[in-house]
Amino acid sequence: LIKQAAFNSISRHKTTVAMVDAAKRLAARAAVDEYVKNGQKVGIGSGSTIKFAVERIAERTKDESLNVVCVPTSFQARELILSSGLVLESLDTTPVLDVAIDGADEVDKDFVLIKGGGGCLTQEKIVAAAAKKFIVIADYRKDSTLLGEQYKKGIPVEVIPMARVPIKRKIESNFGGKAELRMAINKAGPVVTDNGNFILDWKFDKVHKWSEVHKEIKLMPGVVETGLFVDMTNAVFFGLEDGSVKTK
Ligand code: ABF
Repeated sequence: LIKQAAFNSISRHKTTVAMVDAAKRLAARAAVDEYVKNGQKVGIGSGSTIKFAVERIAERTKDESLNVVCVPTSFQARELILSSGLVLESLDTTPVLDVAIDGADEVDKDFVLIKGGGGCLTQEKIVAAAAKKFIVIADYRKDSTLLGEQYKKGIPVEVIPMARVPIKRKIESNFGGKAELRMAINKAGPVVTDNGNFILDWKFDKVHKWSEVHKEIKLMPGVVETGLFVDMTNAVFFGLEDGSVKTK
């Protein structure tokens, strides 16, 4: 009986992972097909959903001779671009992008995003800001009315390592909640970003005016960037459980 229960739970888990992956793939492919055009300069986000977008860009490069150059938002994105045989550029050579595509941890009804669950928020925001259009791709679990409904790990804030304690204290005393230093999975030390910084995950305890909160946190000395993306997004593609795609 115990073995059967364990088997059932593993197979339920596998089904969920497969469904979520299918939803990510749907959203990614729909976004690439609508927004990526020949000759464009394209920002490539980080995370697991973007893999499917890069897969589709690579497929179209082969099948339709699509010709684009890609600018990454992280080491992971850089490796993905290279391993998919796409052309890698940087903001040094390509400072204006036609479109940037990226995942998100949560999207609220006003298109405010939480990003940075994967730790790449700063480069993601730089690339998104360099793009004429910023398109988000996500599975159905990321769609929410108010931030915090779906994503429980808080808002990531990238900080200069020596400033982490004062910033933690200021965030907690100004806005409430808890700002926790993100630790590596083995707990041996803090997560270090691609930029050599630390991340505080701010678990807020109420809904705020996100644009104001973002500005205030950003002004704290030592804050590099917040994972709040406000007024940056042009469209969001959600892959749904029923195999359709919802756009916001
Ligand atoms: C990045 O990937 C992040 O900003 C966000 O944390 C994450 C989304 O992850 P996934 O695509 O794996 O769900 O874009």
